[in-house]
Amino acid sequence: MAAVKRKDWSRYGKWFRRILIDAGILDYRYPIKGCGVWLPYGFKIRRNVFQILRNLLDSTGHDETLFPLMIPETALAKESSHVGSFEEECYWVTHGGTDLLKIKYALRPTSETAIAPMLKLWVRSHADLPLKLYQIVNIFRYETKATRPILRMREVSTFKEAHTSHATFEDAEEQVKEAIIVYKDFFDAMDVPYRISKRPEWDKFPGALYSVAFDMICPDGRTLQVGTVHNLGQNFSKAFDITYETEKGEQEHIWQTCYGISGRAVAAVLTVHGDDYGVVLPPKIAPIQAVIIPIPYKNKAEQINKACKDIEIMLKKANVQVKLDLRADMRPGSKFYYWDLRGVPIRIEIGPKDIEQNEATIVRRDTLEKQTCKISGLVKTIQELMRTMMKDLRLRAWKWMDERVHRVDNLEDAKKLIARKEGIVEVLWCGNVKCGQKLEEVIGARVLGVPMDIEEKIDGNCVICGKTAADIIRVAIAY
Ligand code: P5A
Ligand code: ZN
Repeated sequence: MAAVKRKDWSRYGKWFRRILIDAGILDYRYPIKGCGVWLPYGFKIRRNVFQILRNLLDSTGHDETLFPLMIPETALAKESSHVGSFEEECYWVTHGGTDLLKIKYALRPTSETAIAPMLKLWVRSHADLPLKLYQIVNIFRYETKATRPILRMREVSTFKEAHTSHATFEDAEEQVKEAIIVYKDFFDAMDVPYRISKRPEWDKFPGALYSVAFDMICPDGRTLQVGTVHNLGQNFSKAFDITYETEKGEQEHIWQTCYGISGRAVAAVLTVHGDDYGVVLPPKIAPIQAVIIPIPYKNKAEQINKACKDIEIMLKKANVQVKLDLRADMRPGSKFYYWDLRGVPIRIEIGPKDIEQNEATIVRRDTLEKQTCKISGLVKTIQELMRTMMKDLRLRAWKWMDERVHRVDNLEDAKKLIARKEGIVEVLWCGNVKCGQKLEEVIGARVLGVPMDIEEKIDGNCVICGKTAADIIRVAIAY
């Protein structure tokens, strides 16, 4: 592992693939392109990550549901811009056994059109609204861009999609705001830094009025979209004729939003905190928070193992997720390497000297700093160390990202920064679609959109046409 320097532009992809296999997270060698297997350790990380999201959704009045995987072509085709974009991206079920199906079924690429026909049955009056549903399922997209493990799968095996229905446009707008707060809380809980941008017209979700996206920056300077929130307006409710009775007794189409987060959120944590030695996990999502490793010594082995077992019991009682590594066929050095690669936040070493002094040696994974502490104070020290680690991880990650978001006032500087893979570049823009698209062409990068996370008076001119600017616009090379 040590040889893979991930900060290097060309190496991040390699680093990422390698840790997925070496740290036991995801095996991408499944015999269908774009499909992978979550391995036991990776599955545990994934579960912890999505539990945070589940808790946030549950506590904000969302109800978890489960819809069928297959969507009849007739339903998928109802909203024209939606089908226009997803038709080519669907896997289609055409046969049942050897019978050709009269109507083919899509494997859901997302579930708006699976949910809509049911909403039509369920929503009757204003008293049924708002209705906030979500599910965590697999989706299928026949991606034509290069597939990448977790980042761009054809079977996205972990996909959280929320779908909400409202009586008014204003309520849907409020829901978009709530969804953005939920996603902020989610990424903050994992210390993953982001920028929030309103995607341009030409890059919004098919069927949406507008889309808001969370982007992170990878070590190679490219951005990764890690979550999106869409205001769907009445596009789907009109296509499916989903109406409710207002207080005045009139029939009105519902207003909808949807928002999604995929396994990319797991990739985000691994990417943001990882280093040359492998994964670094924030204690909150680490399946194992502390590993105890005995350092055997001649005739003291039994005594050392006993001390380790006592510490294991003590930490378990204090609700620390602890693992005692007693493997006899492995040297301590190899165990250090093994657990460092897997990102266990804290390592506790117990050797002959430690027992004599009633002490333990503690190493934190993020900085690899060593300290000793009395065994009597171990629980407290470890709990404090985990808190410190989370704070330090957050500060370091945000500082790293902030240094890679650049504001420039001319095209030349923007071009240079993009060519050097320096992250996100912000320039001024008149708001005209043509200028936005020209900007993409001229500097060879994608428009991420207008910042939703900064408020600032715009004063200056569009970098493309020179007219008075209306907005800041972000560009980057995106995954
Ligand atoms: C919102 C939820 C939707 O599908 N419908 C339901 C809306 N939005 S989206 O932007 O198309 O997808 C949501 C997020 O899923 C991630 N994602 C992927 N992850 C891995 N592999 C893929 N092939 C893939 N496609 C999309 C992105 O993070 C996206 O923002
Ligand atoms: Zn312009």
